[in-house]
Amino acid sequence: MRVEDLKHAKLKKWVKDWAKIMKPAAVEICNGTKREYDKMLKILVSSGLGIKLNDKIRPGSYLFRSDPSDVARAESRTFIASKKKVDAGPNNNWTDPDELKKTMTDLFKGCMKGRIMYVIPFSMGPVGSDIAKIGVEITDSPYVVANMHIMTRVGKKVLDVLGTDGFFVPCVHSIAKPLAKGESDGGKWPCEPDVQKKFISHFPDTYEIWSYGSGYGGNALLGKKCLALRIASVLARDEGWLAEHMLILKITNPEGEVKYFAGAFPSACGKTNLSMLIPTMPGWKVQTIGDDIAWMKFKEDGRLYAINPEAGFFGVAPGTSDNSNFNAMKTISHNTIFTNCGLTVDGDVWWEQIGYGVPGGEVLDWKGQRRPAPKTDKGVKGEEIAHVNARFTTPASQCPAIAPEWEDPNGVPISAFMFGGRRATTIPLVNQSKSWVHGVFLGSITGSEITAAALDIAAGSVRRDPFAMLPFCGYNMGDYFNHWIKIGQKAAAEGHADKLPKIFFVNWFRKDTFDHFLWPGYGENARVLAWIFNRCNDEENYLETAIGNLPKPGSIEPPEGLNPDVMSSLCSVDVEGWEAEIADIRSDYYPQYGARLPKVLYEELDVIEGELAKLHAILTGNR
Ligand code: OXD
Ligand code: MN
Repeated sequence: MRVEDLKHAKLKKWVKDWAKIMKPAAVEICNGTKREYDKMLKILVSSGLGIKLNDKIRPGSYLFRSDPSDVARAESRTFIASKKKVDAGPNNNWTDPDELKKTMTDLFKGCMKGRIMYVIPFSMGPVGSDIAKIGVEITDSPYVVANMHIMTRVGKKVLDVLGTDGFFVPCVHSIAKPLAKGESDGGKWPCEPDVQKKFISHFPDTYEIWSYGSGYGGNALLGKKCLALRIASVLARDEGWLAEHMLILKITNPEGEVKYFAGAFPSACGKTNLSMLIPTMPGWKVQTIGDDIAWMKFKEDGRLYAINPEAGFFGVAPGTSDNSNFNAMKTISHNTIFTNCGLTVDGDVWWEQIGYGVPGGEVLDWKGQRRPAPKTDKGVKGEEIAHVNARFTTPASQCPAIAPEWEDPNGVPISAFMFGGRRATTIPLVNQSKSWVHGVFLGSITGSEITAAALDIAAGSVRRDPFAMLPFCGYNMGDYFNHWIKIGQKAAAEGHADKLPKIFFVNWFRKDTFDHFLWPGYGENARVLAWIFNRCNDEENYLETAIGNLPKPGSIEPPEGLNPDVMSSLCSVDVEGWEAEIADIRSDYYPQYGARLPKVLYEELDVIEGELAKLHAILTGNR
């Protein structure tokens, strides 16, 4: 399809205007076909960027190695350029939108010389769903086109839904590496290697995305974090829905009853694993709707319906094994794009904690350097063979655990929200909020503890990642909390408060004083999911405490070998821990949001503090 054939006048003008600025050798409108996908990979292999893996071991799969400057989301170069600084909030890098557009327009001038400009019409969510949104990305990277094919729905059907005047989010992307006549990439990942010259910019007032200089992941696949979270969170605020960094899972109990849960966990807490979990308890079943993002709208029955806006998984490879995530391993056994993994002599990929050592005598690491083949999958910190953020891009439809309704345009009704982080102390295995506002409070205090070894911060201090949205909320986090509060108020005003999802806080990561995990995690987490499931059916399986509703003794059957004392300490109130938690929230955490922090959250803090003081007095006999 040619630009001239585009029926949407605004889209046609937008493409032409950018082509004038970027000066590509040609413009191609993507049609989303398998033929187009194969063509992109052919281009990438012939320019030396992609390596075809051994078809006998991993059919239809490829490995890419990115530039060492371009291996992860560039948070310090990610901007929320709202008109007013206060609207971006302390959670974002703000810069003036007019100035930013001027700077970037200068950078974009001639940036696609010698390359093809691909125009990718894509739908986030099943095409035509009333919860889905359309984006159009222009890019000079065939790697981006191929990845977008997997991660979103691309092509003519999207243009059909867009019609002549439909709404789309314009997404501008360039890797910033024009080619001179006769020049080719010659196997070198093209990007702007100076991190300070990369820009991942969002204009929330006009719902636009401009990205320059990076070809990797969330910086370049603009449907994912940029559109489906940062811009979508702003659209959700403006239109009264929810765009969240949440997995969506389907759970079926032994009686065949089905419920759907959505869960927000900071990066590196095992979200993909949880969404594909294989329960250890007989009769229970977990299936996947999504592993990273949920878009949710209230429907006429008063319930909140969720879709997974993505069509694939962009997962972290290291740590993925048959043990940690059997279903993911099956999903990526074919038709998968790998980036920054090791390459074995057999022509397969390898990474740390894959479950086995490297076959053969040597291996190429993620930089393409020859290394002795490790006999085990343990790995050495700082000398990894796969980059710690090495990724797979794989179609969700290949996942053996995918639920048949994962593409239902109506979405699935959510019964429970789960929040959680890596907390070695204080936070119980599972805790149900006593009210919607209390649930918003729990979401707001989500975070993970930082070890002194990881960062130059005192061990045990908590890096808050509210709702796991800190890097992904496109506006002031105080206003975002308020949006959540308002969602609850609106449901109550419409007489649907009882239909709101129930809210839970879970923690798989408690440790003993020897730094050992107390809870086995993985498939055993289904025991907690089962407790939540029963709570959603109003089973009397809880005790009301100062911090929320905790499991009644005996209501979660402990995993084999778990000491009953450990189980009860995982499910009880650590009064002193919580007193320290409350003090931290009150003095160090909440004040950064100033007047934008909803007052009801401070009131929630007062109530919990009062309850804890009573408990403290009882425990110390000092009434
Ligand atoms: C992701 C992340 O890549 O949350 O999904 O960092
Ligand atoms: Mn994520």
